[in-house]
Amino acid sequence: MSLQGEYVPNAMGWVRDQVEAYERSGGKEANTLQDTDMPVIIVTMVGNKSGKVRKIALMRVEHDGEYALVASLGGAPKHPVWYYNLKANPGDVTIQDGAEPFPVRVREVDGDERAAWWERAVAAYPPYAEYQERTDRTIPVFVASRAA
Ligand code: F42
Repeated sequence: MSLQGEYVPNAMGWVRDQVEAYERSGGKEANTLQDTDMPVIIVTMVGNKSGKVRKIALMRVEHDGEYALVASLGGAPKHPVWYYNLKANPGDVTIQDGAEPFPVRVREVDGDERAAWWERAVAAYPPYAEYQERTDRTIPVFVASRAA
């Protein structure tokens, strides 16, 4: 399953390369964060301004078939712009975690639900805790559930 529309590669070359190597290999290559054994997923979405198809890599945080999508951007002061794509088009998203992408619906979580997912995220990728220390913004967490 893939989203229709013109794909515009990510402005960050290393992300574009990871996305394309992951997809080309059906998830057999480029499936961990560079120089680590920590798994990543590929998230495809629709640009909230351009309507174009955008793709990013994120750390894999999975629990009972759902995924957390953590808008950390290394603890930068501002959200990554993909945050606004997911807010605008929560139903136009696919996740690839292995050979084939599948449709998901995403929702931003808060309160206890966010706390539970944040714990899972930090367990999967400990640097998330440092990133939150680095910034006053509360790092947004989306939960992606498989769409019907
Ligand atoms: N980023 C994270 O935030 N969290 C992670 O866990 C994470 C893990 C990760 C693992 C591997 C890897 O290779 C990268 C990883 N990244 C992670 C980086 C992630 O893949 C993104 O590159 C990063 O979060 C930055 O995302 P971004 O959407 O801010 O990218 C910018 C640089 C970008 O692509 N800008 C485009 C541009 O042309 O400048 C525009 C992209 C876009 O979506 N435009 C929208 C549109 O309508 O088309 C408009 C957006 C708007 O509202 O302005």
